[in-house]
Amino acid sequence: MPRLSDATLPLLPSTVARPDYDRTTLTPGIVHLGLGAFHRAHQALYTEDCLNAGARDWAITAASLRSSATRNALEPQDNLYTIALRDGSETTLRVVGAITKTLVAPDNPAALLQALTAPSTRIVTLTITEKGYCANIATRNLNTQDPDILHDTQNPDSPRTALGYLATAIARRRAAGVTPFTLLSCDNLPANGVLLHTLLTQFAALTDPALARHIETAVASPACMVDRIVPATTDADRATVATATGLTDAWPVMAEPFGQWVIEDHFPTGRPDWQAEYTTDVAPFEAMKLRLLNGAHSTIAAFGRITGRETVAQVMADPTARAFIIRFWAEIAATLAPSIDWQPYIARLTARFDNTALNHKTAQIATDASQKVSQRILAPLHDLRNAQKPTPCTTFALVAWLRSCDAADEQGQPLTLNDPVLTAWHARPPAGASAAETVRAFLGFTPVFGTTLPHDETFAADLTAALTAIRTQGLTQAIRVLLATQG
Ligand code: CS2
Repeated sequence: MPRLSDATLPLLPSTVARPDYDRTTLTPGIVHLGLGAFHRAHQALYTEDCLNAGARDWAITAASLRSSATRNALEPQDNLYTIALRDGSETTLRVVGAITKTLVAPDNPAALLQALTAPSTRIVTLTITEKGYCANIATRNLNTQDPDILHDTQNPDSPRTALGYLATAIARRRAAGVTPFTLLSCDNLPANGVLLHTLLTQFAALTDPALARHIETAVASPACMVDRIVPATTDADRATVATATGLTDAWPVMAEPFGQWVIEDHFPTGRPDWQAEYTTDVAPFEAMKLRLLNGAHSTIAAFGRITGRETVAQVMADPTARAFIIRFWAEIAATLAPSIDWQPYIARLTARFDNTALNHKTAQIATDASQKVSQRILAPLHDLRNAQKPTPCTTFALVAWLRSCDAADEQGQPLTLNDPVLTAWHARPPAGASAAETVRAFLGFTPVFGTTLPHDETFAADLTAALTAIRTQGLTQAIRVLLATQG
Protein backbone atom coordinates (compact mmCIF):
# COMPACT_ATOMS: atom_id res chain seq x y z
CA MET A 1 0.00 0.00 0.00
CA PRO A 2 1.46 3.44 -0.87
CA ARG A 3 2.47 5.84 1.91
CA LEU A 4 0.66 9.09 2.54
CA SER A 5 2.61 12.02 0.99
CA ASP A 6 2.07 15.12 -1.16
CA ALA A 7 2.47 12.91 -4.23
CA THR A 8 -0.14 10.36 -3.13
CA LEU A 9 -2.82 12.82 -1.95
CA PRO A 10 -4.74 12.40 -5.23
CA LEU A 11 -5.13 8.68 -4.45
CA LEU A 12 -7.29 9.39 -1.38
CA PRO A 13 -10.94 8.46 -1.69
CA SER A 14 -13.15 11.50 -2.24
CA THR A 15 -14.69 11.03 1.22
CA VAL A 16 -11.38 11.95 2.88
CA ALA A 17 -10.85 15.72 3.20
CA ARG A 18 -7.38 16.99 2.36
CA PRO A 19 -5.53 20.33 2.12
CA ASP A 20 -7.53 22.58 -0.14
CA TYR A 21 -4.48 24.73 -0.93
CA ASP A 22 -1.08 24.43 -2.54
CA ARG A 23 1.32 23.52 0.27
CA THR A 24 4.30 24.89 -1.69
CA THR A 25 2.88 28.41 -1.35
CA LEU A 26 2.89 28.35 2.47
CA THR A 27 5.38 30.19 4.66
CA PRO A 28 5.89 29.38 8.34
CA GLY A 29 4.46 31.75 10.93
CA ILE A 30 4.11 29.49 13.98
CA VAL A 31 6.64 27.37 15.81
CA HIS A 32 5.04 24.74 18.00
CA LEU A 33 6.87 23.09 20.92
CA GLY A 34 5.60 19.63 21.89
CA LEU A 35 4.73 17.69 18.78
CA GLY A 36 2.23 15.31 20.33
CA ALA A 37 -1.10 14.00 19.14
CA PHE A 38 -2.95 16.73 21.01
CA HIS A 39 -1.36 19.54 19.04
CA ARG A 40 -2.03 17.73 15.78
CA ALA A 41 -5.70 17.24 16.69
CA HIS A 42 -6.25 20.74 18.05
CA GLN A 43 -4.21 23.83 17.16
CA ALA A 44 -2.95 22.33 13.90
CA LEU A 45 -6.51 21.55 12.85
CA TYR A 46 -7.72 25.06 13.65
CA THR A 47 -4.77 26.39 11.64
CA GLU A 48 -5.57 24.01 8.79
CA ASP A 49 -9.02 25.60 8.54
CA CYS A 50 -7.34 29.01 8.17
CA LEU A 51 -5.09 27.71 5.40
CA ASN A 52 -8.09 26.22 3.65
CA ALA A 53 -9.73 29.64 3.93
CA GLY A 54 -6.82 31.30 2.15
CA ALA A 55 -4.17 32.17 4.78
CA ARG A 56 -0.67 31.45 3.50
CA ASP A 57 1.79 32.71 6.09
CA TRP A 58 0.79 30.65 9.12
CA ALA A 59 2.24 27.22 8.40
CA ILE A 60 3.57 25.40 11.45
CA THR A 61 7.10 24.25 12.22
CA ALA A 62 6.59 21.70 15.00
CA ALA A 63 9.31 20.45 17.31
CA SER A 64 9.56 17.60 19.76
CA LEU A 65 11.66 18.50 22.77
CA ARG A 66 12.63 14.89 23.48
CA SER A 67 11.59 11.99 21.33
CA SER A 68 12.28 11.64 17.61
CA ALA A 69 9.39 9.19 17.10
CA THR A 70 6.81 11.62 15.67
CA ARG A 71 9.30 13.38 13.39
CA ASN A 72 10.51 10.00 12.14
CA ALA A 73 6.93 9.02 11.38
CA LEU A 74 5.86 12.28 9.73
CA GLU A 75 8.90 13.49 7.79
CA PRO A 76 8.86 10.67 5.21
CA GLN A 77 5.21 11.52 4.50
CA ASP A 78 5.90 15.26 3.92
CA ASN A 79 4.59 15.89 7.48
CA LEU A 80 1.07 15.07 6.36
CA TYR A 81 -1.08 13.01 8.71
CA THR A 82 -4.60 11.72 8.95
CA ILE A 83 -6.99 12.66 11.68
CA ALA A 84 -9.91 10.35 12.46
CA LEU A 85 -12.74 12.01 14.38
CA ARG A 86 -14.74 9.25 16.03
CA ASP A 87 -18.12 9.11 17.65
CA GLY A 88 -20.00 5.85 18.07
CA SER A 89 -19.92 4.14 14.68
CA GLU A 90 -19.22 7.42 12.82
CA THR A 91 -15.69 8.26 11.71
CA THR A 92 -14.72 11.35 9.72
CA LEU A 93 -11.30 11.26 8.08
CA ARG A 94 -9.20 14.20 7.10
CA VAL A 95 -5.60 14.67 6.00
CA VAL A 96 -3.94 17.75 7.51
CA GLY A 97 -1.16 19.74 5.82
CA ALA A 98 -0.62 22.64 8.25
CA ILE A 99 2.64 21.28 9.66
CA THR A 100 5.25 21.81 6.98
CA LYS A 101 8.39 21.05 9.00
CA THR A 102 9.13 18.78 11.95
CA LEU A 103 12.18 19.07 14.20
CA VAL A 104 13.64 17.14 17.10
CA ALA A 105 15.29 19.55 19.50
CA PRO A 106 18.02 17.29 20.96
CA ASP A 107 19.07 16.16 17.44
CA ASN A 108 19.64 19.68 16.25
CA PRO A 109 19.15 22.48 18.81
CA ALA A 110 20.51 25.03 16.33
CA ALA A 111 17.74 24.27 13.82
CA LEU A 112 15.03 24.85 16.41
CA LEU A 113 16.69 28.04 17.62
CA GLN A 114 16.91 29.21 14.02
CA ALA A 115 13.18 28.58 13.48
CA LEU A 116 12.36 30.41 16.71
CA THR A 117 14.57 33.33 15.75
CA ALA A 118 13.26 33.72 12.20
CA PRO A 119 11.42 37.06 11.81
CA SER A 120 8.56 35.17 10.10
CA THR A 121 7.85 33.35 13.39
CA ARG A 122 5.24 35.49 15.08
CA ILE A 123 3.63 32.97 17.42
CA VAL A 124 5.10 30.14 19.48
CA THR A 125 2.50 27.67 20.73
CA LEU A 126 3.26 25.07 23.38
CA THR A 127 1.86 21.71 24.46
CA ILE A 128 4.71 20.49 26.61
CA THR A 129 2.56 18.93 29.39
CA GLU A 130 2.47 20.12 32.97
CA LYS A 131 5.91 18.87 33.89
CA GLY A 132 7.48 20.58 30.87
CA TYR A 133 7.13 23.92 32.68
CA CYS A 134 9.65 22.87 35.38
CA ALA A 135 7.54 24.63 37.99
CA ASN A 136 6.58 24.00 41.54
CA ILE A 137 2.91 23.41 40.77
CA ALA A 138 1.68 24.58 44.17
CA THR A 139 3.54 27.90 44.22
CA ARG A 140 3.65 28.42 40.43
CA ASN A 141 7.32 29.37 40.66
CA LEU A 142 10.23 28.01 38.67
CA ASN A 143 11.88 24.95 40.17
CA THR A 144 15.40 26.33 40.11
CA GLN A 145 16.76 22.97 41.30
CA ASP A 146 15.43 21.13 38.25
CA PRO A 147 18.51 19.52 36.62
CA ASP A 148 17.35 20.54 33.14
CA ILE A 149 16.88 24.14 34.24
CA LEU A 150 20.35 24.13 35.79
CA HIS A 151 21.69 22.68 32.55
CA ASP A 152 19.98 25.37 30.49
CA THR A 153 21.39 28.23 32.53
CA GLN A 154 24.83 26.94 31.52
CA ASN A 155 24.05 25.94 27.93
CA PRO A 156 21.98 28.61 26.18
CA ASP A 157 22.90 27.32 22.70
CA SER A 158 21.86 23.74 23.38
CA PRO A 159 19.06 23.90 25.91
CA ARG A 160 16.85 21.02 27.03
CA THR A 161 13.74 22.80 28.23
CA ALA A 162 11.14 24.89 26.45
CA LEU A 163 12.06 27.79 28.74
CA GLY A 164 15.72 27.49 27.71
CA TYR A 165 14.82 27.57 24.00
CA LEU A 166 12.46 30.50 24.39
CA ALA A 167 14.90 32.57 26.43
CA THR A 168 17.75 32.09 23.94
CA ALA A 169 15.49 32.82 20.97
CA ILE A 170 14.08 35.98 22.56
CA ALA A 171 17.62 37.15 23.43
CA ARG A 172 18.78 36.58 19.85
CA ARG A 173 15.75 38.32 18.38
CA ARG A 174 16.33 41.25 20.67
CA ALA A 175 20.00 41.45 19.66
CA ALA A 176 18.98 41.36 15.99
CA GLY A 177 16.26 43.97 16.44
CA VAL A 178 13.49 41.48 15.61
CA THR A 179 10.14 41.90 17.41
CA PRO A 180 9.53 39.12 19.94
CA PHE A 181 6.97 36.45 19.12
CA THR A 182 3.75 36.00 21.03
CA LEU A 183 3.70 32.99 23.33
CA LEU A 184 0.62 30.80 23.54
CA SER A 185 0.64 28.05 26.15
CA CYS A 186 -1.94 25.40 25.24
CA ASP A 187 -1.44 23.22 28.30
CA ASN A 188 -4.07 22.40 30.90
CA LEU A 189 -2.81 24.79 33.55
CA PRO A 190 -4.71 27.64 35.19
CA ALA A 191 -3.76 31.08 33.85
CA ASN A 192 -1.34 29.31 31.52
CA GLY A 193 -0.31 32.55 29.81
CA VAL A 194 0.71 34.31 33.01
CA LEU A 195 2.32 31.13 34.31
CA LEU A 196 4.51 30.71 31.23
CA HIS A 197 5.41 34.40 31.25
CA THR A 198 6.36 34.29 34.94
CA LEU A 199 8.43 31.14 34.63
CA LEU A 200 10.24 32.43 31.56
CA THR A 201 11.01 35.73 33.29
CA GLN A 202 12.26 33.87 36.36
CA PHE A 203 14.39 31.62 34.19
CA ALA A 204 15.94 34.55 32.31
CA ALA A 205 16.60 36.37 35.59
CA LEU A 206 18.89 33.52 36.68
CA THR A 207 21.50 34.56 34.10
CA ASP A 208 20.44 37.79 32.40
CA PRO A 209 18.36 40.32 34.36
CA ALA A 210 18.13 42.65 31.33
CA LEU A 211 16.59 39.86 29.27
CA ALA A 212 14.17 39.15 32.12
CA ARG A 213 13.05 42.79 32.05
CA HIS A 214 12.67 42.66 28.27
CA ILE A 215 10.48 39.54 28.55
CA GLU A 216 8.46 41.15 31.30
CA THR A 217 7.66 44.22 29.24
CA ALA A 218 7.82 43.16 25.58
CA VAL A 219 6.62 39.54 25.28
CA ALA A 220 2.88 38.87 25.09
CA SER A 221 1.64 35.62 26.55
CA PRO A 222 -2.14 35.38 26.32
CA ALA A 223 -4.04 32.65 28.13
CA CYS A 224 -6.14 30.01 26.43
CA MET A 225 -8.32 27.04 27.26
CA VAL A 226 -7.97 24.08 24.93
CA ASP A 227 -10.27 21.10 24.73
CA ARG A 228 -10.43 17.93 22.68
CA ILE A 229 -10.11 14.35 23.86
CA VAL A 230 -7.26 12.72 21.99
CA PRO A 231 -6.53 9.10 22.90
CA ALA A 232 -3.10 7.68 22.07
CA THR A 233 -2.95 6.03 18.64
CA THR A 234 -2.77 2.24 18.57
CA ASP A 235 -1.58 -0.15 15.82
CA ALA A 236 -5.22 -1.14 15.33
CA ASP A 237 -5.99 2.54 14.62
CA ARG A 238 -3.16 2.65 12.07
CA ALA A 239 -4.61 -0.40 10.33
CA THR A 240 -8.15 1.05 10.31
CA VAL A 241 -6.94 4.33 8.83
CA ALA A 242 -4.91 2.53 6.15
CA THR A 243 -7.93 0.44 5.14
CA ALA A 244 -10.18 3.48 4.98
CA THR A 245 -7.78 5.77 3.10
CA GLY A 246 -5.87 3.28 0.96
CA LEU A 247 -2.61 4.88 2.17
CA THR A 248 -0.36 3.97 5.07
CA ASP A 249 0.15 6.67 7.66
CA ALA A 250 2.82 5.93 10.27
CA TRP A 251 1.14 8.09 12.87
CA PRO A 252 -2.49 9.08 12.36
CA VAL A 253 -4.31 10.86 15.18
CA MET A 254 -7.60 9.74 16.77
CA ALA A 255 -9.92 12.23 18.42
CA GLU A 256 -13.48 13.09 19.30
CA PRO A 257 -15.40 15.46 16.99
CA PHE A 258 -15.90 17.99 19.83
CA GLY A 259 -13.32 20.73 20.08
CA GLN A 260 -13.15 24.02 21.95
CA TRP A 261 -10.57 26.80 22.09
CA VAL A 262 -11.11 29.92 24.18
CA ILE A 263 -8.36 32.48 23.69
CA GLU A 264 -7.45 35.76 25.33
CA ASP A 265 -7.20 37.96 22.27
CA HIS A 266 -3.86 39.64 22.79
CA PHE A 267 -1.58 39.03 19.81
CA PRO A 268 0.56 42.11 19.11
CA THR A 269 2.30 40.17 16.33
CA GLY A 270 -0.94 39.11 14.64
CA ARG A 271 -2.62 35.72 14.58
CA PRO A 272 -4.39 33.43 12.17
CA ASP A 273 -8.13 33.80 12.02
CA TRP A 274 -8.62 30.66 14.13
CA GLN A 275 -12.30 29.88 14.48
CA ALA A 276 -12.00 29.96 18.27
CA GLU A 277 -13.84 31.86 20.99
CA TYR A 278 -12.06 35.10 21.83
CA THR A 279 -12.43 36.80 25.18
CA THR A 280 -10.69 39.14 27.58
CA ASP A 281 -11.03 36.69 30.47
CA VAL A 282 -10.35 33.00 29.93
CA ALA A 283 -10.40 32.17 33.66
CA PRO A 284 -14.08 31.13 34.03
CA PHE A 285 -13.88 28.82 30.98
CA GLU A 286 -10.62 27.40 32.14
CA ALA A 287 -11.88 26.68 35.66
CA MET A 288 -14.95 24.97 34.24
CA LYS A 289 -12.88 22.80 31.91
CA LEU A 290 -10.02 22.01 34.30
CA ARG A 291 -12.32 21.17 37.20
CA LEU A 292 -15.28 19.49 35.52
CA LEU A 293 -13.59 17.74 32.61
CA ASN A 294 -10.02 17.22 33.74
CA GLY A 295 -10.95 16.80 37.42
CA ALA A 296 -13.40 14.06 36.51
CA HIS A 297 -10.89 12.58 34.08
CA SER A 298 -8.22 12.24 36.75
CA THR A 299 -10.76 10.74 39.15
CA ILE A 300 -11.92 8.27 36.50
CA ALA A 301 -8.28 7.44 35.77
CA ALA A 302 -7.70 6.66 39.45
CA PHE A 303 -10.88 4.56 39.58
CA GLY A 304 -9.71 2.72 36.46
CA ARG A 305 -6.31 1.96 37.96
CA ILE A 306 -7.80 0.77 41.24
CA THR A 307 -10.42 -1.51 39.65
CA GLY A 308 -8.53 -2.59 36.53
CA ARG A 309 -10.90 -0.80 34.13
CA GLU A 310 -9.01 0.22 31.03
CA THR A 311 -11.04 2.99 29.46
CA VAL A 312 -12.99 6.08 30.50
CA ALA A 313 -16.17 4.69 28.93
CA GLN A 314 -15.77 1.44 30.93
CA VAL A 315 -15.53 3.35 34.19
CA MET A 316 -18.52 5.50 33.21
CA ALA A 317 -20.52 2.34 32.42
CA ASP A 318 -20.21 1.28 36.05
CA PRO A 319 -23.33 2.70 37.76
CA THR A 320 -21.60 3.37 41.08
CA ALA A 321 -18.64 5.19 39.54
CA ARG A 322 -21.02 7.14 37.31
CA ALA A 323 -23.21 8.18 40.24
CA PHE A 324 -20.08 9.37 42.01
CA ILE A 325 -18.91 11.47 39.06
CA ILE A 326 -22.31 13.13 38.76
CA ARG A 327 -22.25 14.00 42.46
CA PHE A 328 -18.63 15.18 42.18
CA TRP A 329 -19.60 17.54 39.35
CA ALA A 330 -22.43 19.06 41.38
CA GLU A 331 -20.07 19.62 44.32
CA ILE A 332 -17.35 21.21 42.18
CA ALA A 333 -19.81 23.33 40.20
CA ALA A 334 -20.32 25.43 43.35
CA THR A 335 -16.81 26.79 42.81
CA LEU A 336 -17.45 28.08 39.28
CA ALA A 337 -18.35 31.63 38.26
CA PRO A 338 -22.11 32.23 38.38
CA SER A 339 -21.97 33.07 34.65
CA ILE A 340 -21.03 29.46 33.87
CA ASP A 341 -23.93 27.35 32.70
CA TRP A 342 -22.54 24.07 33.95
CA GLN A 343 -25.61 21.83 33.60
CA PRO A 344 -25.51 21.64 29.77
CA TYR A 345 -21.72 21.43 29.97
CA ILE A 346 -21.81 18.28 32.11
CA ALA A 347 -24.61 16.79 30.02
CA ARG A 348 -22.35 17.07 26.99
CA LEU A 349 -19.35 15.91 29.02
CA THR A 350 -21.20 12.77 30.02
CA ALA A 351 -21.87 11.96 26.36
CA ARG A 352 -18.22 12.64 25.52
CA PHE A 353 -17.00 10.32 28.30
CA ASP A 354 -19.48 7.67 27.13
CA ASN A 355 -18.04 7.70 23.59
CA THR A 356 -16.91 4.05 23.37
CA ALA A 357 -15.33 4.58 19.95
CA LEU A 358 -12.57 6.63 21.57
CA ASN A 359 -11.14 3.81 23.65
CA HIS A 360 -9.52 6.47 25.84
CA LYS A 361 -7.25 4.65 28.27
CA THR A 362 -7.36 5.46 31.97
CA ALA A 363 -3.61 4.75 32.07
CA GLN A 364 -3.01 7.60 29.61
CA ILE A 365 -4.81 10.10 31.84
CA ALA A 366 -3.13 8.72 34.99
CA THR A 367 0.26 9.63 33.52
CA ASP A 368 1.88 12.46 35.52
CA ALA A 369 -1.08 12.57 37.92
CA SER A 370 1.00 14.35 40.56
CA GLN A 371 1.33 17.27 38.15
CA LYS A 372 -2.42 17.36 37.54
CA VAL A 373 -4.24 16.94 40.87
CA SER A 374 -3.31 20.37 42.14
CA GLN A 375 -5.22 22.39 39.52
CA ARG A 376 -7.89 19.75 38.89
CA ILE A 377 -8.86 18.62 42.39
CA LEU A 378 -7.00 20.56 45.07
CA ALA A 379 -7.92 23.98 43.65
CA PRO A 380 -11.69 23.39 43.88
CA LEU A 381 -11.14 21.69 47.23
CA HIS A 382 -9.48 24.87 48.56
CA ASP A 383 -12.29 27.02 47.17
CA LEU A 384 -14.96 24.83 48.78
CA ARG A 385 -13.16 24.83 52.10
CA ASN A 386 -12.70 28.60 52.01
CA ALA A 387 -16.43 28.96 51.36
CA GLN A 388 -17.09 26.51 54.22
CA LYS A 389 -18.90 24.15 51.91
CA PRO A 390 -18.73 20.37 52.33
CA THR A 391 -16.20 18.50 50.20
CA PRO A 392 -17.02 14.77 50.49
CA CYS A 393 -16.66 13.92 46.80
CA THR A 394 -13.67 16.16 46.13
CA THR A 395 -11.86 14.74 49.16
CA PHE A 396 -12.76 11.21 48.03
CA ALA A 397 -11.46 11.93 44.51
CA LEU A 398 -8.16 13.04 46.00
CA VAL A 399 -7.97 9.88 48.10
CA ALA A 400 -8.74 7.75 45.04
CA TRP A 401 -5.55 9.18 43.56
CA LEU A 402 -3.61 8.20 46.72
CA ARG A 403 -5.03 4.67 46.51
CA SER A 404 -4.13 4.48 42.82
CA CYS A 405 -0.50 5.04 43.81
CA ASP A 406 -0.51 1.81 45.90
CA ALA A 407 1.60 -1.08 44.67
CA ALA A 408 -1.31 -3.21 43.41
CA ASP A 409 -4.89 -2.85 42.16
CA GLU A 410 -7.96 -4.55 43.63
CA GLN A 411 -7.23 -7.72 41.65
CA GLY A 412 -3.72 -7.83 43.11
CA GLN A 413 -2.16 -6.82 39.79
CA PRO A 414 0.94 -4.64 40.18
CA LEU A 415 0.41 -0.96 39.42
CA THR A 416 3.21 0.86 37.66
CA LEU A 417 3.52 4.60 38.23
CA ASN A 418 4.05 6.61 35.09
CA ASP A 419 4.78 9.81 36.94
CA PRO A 420 8.49 10.70 37.05
CA VAL A 421 8.07 13.63 39.45
CA LEU A 422 6.28 11.42 41.98
CA THR A 423 8.69 8.54 41.45
CA ALA A 424 11.66 10.84 42.09
CA TRP A 425 10.13 12.13 45.33
CA HIS A 426 12.36 10.81 48.08
CA ALA A 427 9.69 10.69 50.82
CA ARG A 428 7.15 8.47 49.03
CA PRO A 429 5.35 6.12 51.41
CA PRO A 430 6.86 2.64 51.32
CA ALA A 431 4.80 -0.28 49.94
CA GLY A 432 2.48 -1.54 52.67
CA ALA A 433 2.37 1.79 54.56
CA SER A 434 -0.76 2.20 56.67
CA ALA A 435 -3.46 4.64 55.55
CA ALA A 436 -2.34 7.18 58.17
CA GLU A 437 1.31 6.87 57.11
CA THR A 438 0.40 7.16 53.44
CA VAL A 439 -1.68 10.28 54.02
CA ARG A 440 1.00 11.85 56.21
CA ALA A 441 3.66 11.20 53.59
CA PHE A 442 1.59 12.59 50.70
CA LEU A 443 0.65 15.70 52.67
CA GLY A 444 4.38 16.34 53.02
CA PHE A 445 4.73 16.50 49.26
CA THR A 446 4.72 20.31 49.25
CA PRO A 447 5.16 20.83 45.48
CA VAL A 448 1.64 19.39 45.14
CA PHE A 449 -0.07 19.99 48.49
CA GLY A 450 1.45 23.34 49.35
CA THR A 451 1.98 24.26 52.97
CA THR A 452 -1.43 24.95 54.51
CA LEU A 453 -3.37 21.69 54.05
CA PRO A 454 -0.72 19.51 55.70
CA HIS A 455 -1.32 21.24 59.05
CA ASP A 456 -5.05 20.57 59.09
CA GLU A 457 -5.48 17.52 61.34
CA THR A 458 -9.19 17.13 60.58
CA PHE A 459 -8.43 17.05 56.90
CA ALA A 460 -5.70 14.44 57.42
CA ALA A 461 -8.16 12.35 59.45
CA ASP A 462 -10.79 12.60 56.66
CA LEU A 463 -8.26 11.46 54.08
CA THR A 464 -7.13 8.59 56.30
CA ALA A 465 -10.71 7.42 56.87
CA ALA A 466 -11.48 7.50 53.14
CA LEU A 467 -8.26 5.70 52.23
CA THR A 468 -8.95 3.04 54.86
CA ALA A 469 -12.46 2.61 53.46
CA ILE A 470 -11.24 2.19 49.86
CA ARG A 471 -8.48 -0.20 50.87
CA THR A 472 -10.59 -2.37 53.16
CA GLN A 473 -14.06 -2.30 51.56
CA GLY A 474 -13.01 -1.83 47.95
CA LEU A 475 -13.67 1.24 45.84
CA THR A 476 -17.24 0.43 44.82
CA GLN A 477 -18.45 -0.25 48.34
CA ALA A 478 -16.64 2.79 49.67
CA ILE A 479 -18.41 4.96 47.06
CA ARG A 480 -21.76 3.38 47.91
CA VAL A 481 -21.33 4.15 51.60
CA LEU A 482 -20.19 7.70 50.80
CA LEU A 483 -23.14 8.40 48.51
CA ALA A 484 -25.60 6.85 50.98
CA THR A 485 -24.33 8.95 53.89
CA GLN A 486 -24.51 12.09 51.76
CA GLY A 487 -28.18 11.39 51.10
C1 CS2 B 1 -6.67 14.34 30.07
C2 CS2 B 1 -6.58 15.46 29.04
O1 CS2 B 1 -4.71 13.05 29.87
C3 CS2 B 1 -5.30 13.90 30.54
O2 CS2 B 1 -4.85 14.35 31.58
O3 CS2 B 1 -7.45 14.76 31.14
O4 CS2 B 1 -5.62 15.24 28.09
C4 CS2 B 1 -7.95 15.68 28.37
O5 CS2 B 1 -8.30 14.60 27.55
C5 CS2 B 1 -7.95 16.95 27.56
O6 CS2 B 1 -7.59 18.02 28.38
C6 CS2 B 1 -9.32 17.20 26.93
O7 CS2 B 1 -9.36 18.46 26.41
